[in-house]
Parts: sequence; C-alpha cells; structure tokens
Amino acid sequence: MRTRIPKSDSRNANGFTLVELAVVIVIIAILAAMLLPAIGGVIRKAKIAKIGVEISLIEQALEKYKLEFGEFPPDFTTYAEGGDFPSRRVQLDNEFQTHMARNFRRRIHNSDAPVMVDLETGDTAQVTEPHLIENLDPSEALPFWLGGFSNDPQAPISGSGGRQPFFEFDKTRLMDQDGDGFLEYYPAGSTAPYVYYRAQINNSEDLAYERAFSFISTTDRNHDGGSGQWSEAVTAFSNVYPIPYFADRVAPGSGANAAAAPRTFQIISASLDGKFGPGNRVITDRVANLDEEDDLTNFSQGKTMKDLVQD
Ligand SMILES: [Ca+2]
Ligand SMILES: [Ca+2]
Ligand SMILES: [Ca+2]
Repeated sequence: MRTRIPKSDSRNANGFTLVELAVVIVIIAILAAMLLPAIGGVIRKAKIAKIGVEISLIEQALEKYKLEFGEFPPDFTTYAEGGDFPSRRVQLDNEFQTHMARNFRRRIHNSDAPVMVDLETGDTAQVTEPHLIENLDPSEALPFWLGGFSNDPQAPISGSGGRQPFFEFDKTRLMDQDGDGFLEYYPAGSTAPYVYYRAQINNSEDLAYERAFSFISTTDRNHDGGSGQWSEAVTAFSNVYPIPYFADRVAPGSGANAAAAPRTFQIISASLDGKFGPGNRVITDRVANLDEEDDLTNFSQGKTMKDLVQD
C-alpha cells in the first residue's frame, strides 16, 4: 500500500504518478469514446423534441385562428391550371380575397395588398404587381397568417400597428430562402422551413389534401414531373415542398390513399437533416428508407416518422 508522498521528495513519485495519470487518461478516453455518441444522440433527441414542441405550439395557434375566423387560413396551394382551373394567380387571389372579405367587412381590398420585406435592408413594399401574389407558398403561409392583423379595419394586411400575433415567431428563424419578400419559418437547426397544408372540405365532401398534391406535382421547379422524384439540385435556390403524409405512413395498414389529418391540416418539418422524407423524394414506397426519416408533423405527437412507424 502506498503512503502519501511528501512534495519535497518527488524522485520516485513523478514516475509513479505519471503512470497513474496515464492510466486515468486512458480510462477517461475509453469512457469518452463510449459516451460521446450517446451524448450526441441525447443532444439530437433534445433538438428533435424541441421542434416537436414548437409544432404543437403552431398547431395551437392555428386552432386559435380557427376559433376567431371560423376556418384555418389558406395554405397558398392551388390546383394545376387548365381544364376547370384558372391560372394560379386567379385561384390564389380568389381564395385570399374571399377569406379576407369574410372576416374583415370594412377592408378595402384594392389597397390592402400583401407586404413584401427585404431582410437585408428592412425595406417593405406592397404587392403592386398582381402576379407577385403567386410567390406565396405553403412554407410562407404560417408567418403570413399567424403574424396577426393590423387593427386598421380598412387595411388589416398592410396597415401598421395593433398586431396581435397568433404565434410568437423567433425572428432569428424567419428567413426568405427563395428571395421573394415573403418570409418562411425554420425549425431550430434545420435548413428546410415548416410547411403547412390545409385540408379541403367542399360541400361537406372531404377532399383532404387533393389540392396540395396537385400543387406539388405541377410545381415544376421542384419536381421533374417524369420519374416522380424530387430534383435535389433545385433546393439551392428554391423552396422544396413535401407531399402531404398518408395515413398509412403514420399507422401502417390504415387504408391505401387516405391522408393523415384528413379534416384539419398538416404541419410538416424536415427536421434536422433538412430533407423531407427519404432524401427529398416523392414517397412511393411508404415504408422504405425509414432511417432517413427524422421528419416531424403535427399528427405524429412529437415523434419522428421513423419512431412512429416502429412503435
Ligand atoms: Ca415563395
Ligand atoms: Ca420567401
Ligand atoms: Ca428529414
């Protein structure tokens, strides 16, 4: 058994304590090597959980919006043009004006146009060219509607002052990836914005996300249209939209083409990898490549798609 070594006599002590020190360092290194991945996993899980919490807060904000206005806000999807459907601009404008007129009777619709913001200069400008409204998309719908309305009854959209937001956005995560002056909202740690799709219910007929499917399948800047696969190259300069989730993605075997959350809305987060679903691709085989699916939605109760399907 060793005894305490006086500080003045370090001739033997140095050698001995160095060996001890080396052993301790090796043990710490082994422990660290064992623990670091676990710690990394815990941090990752915590980040994902945080996104799950934020999604449920956005969900509550949308419910609050519906309580006040009787319907969930438009998601800026449109049917493909042609046949029975006019241009995207006309469809968007019709729905936008109808939603506003229903809720703001004194609104002057000619002058109360959406406002675009330049994040670099802070400048704002109203949409004066009618076609610019086409730039509004399902990733911009949440900041657009949940930011609240001005208390100017004639200009609830463009008026200043009195705004009561339905949701408190973290301003550092409001960005404009496609540079059109309309902001998207990004989960902490993700390069892909939250996307919002509203279920369509028409004359009591449940159309679910038919229009969202139409929108993404015809948004050719995001979709190659032929092979049914997302083009990952375009993500650098344009927003990418996921397809709405099917019910059997959430609960396997629950019906071939039924949509998840059929009568409300889907909030979809690509989560930490910044990619929607398996590698940003249209999901044809709905249970393939689950390893890539850290995606979170409002109907997955804070779980990733992978965890949800595995449970
Ligand atoms: Ca846009
Ligand atoms: Ca934008
Ligand atoms: Ca993902």
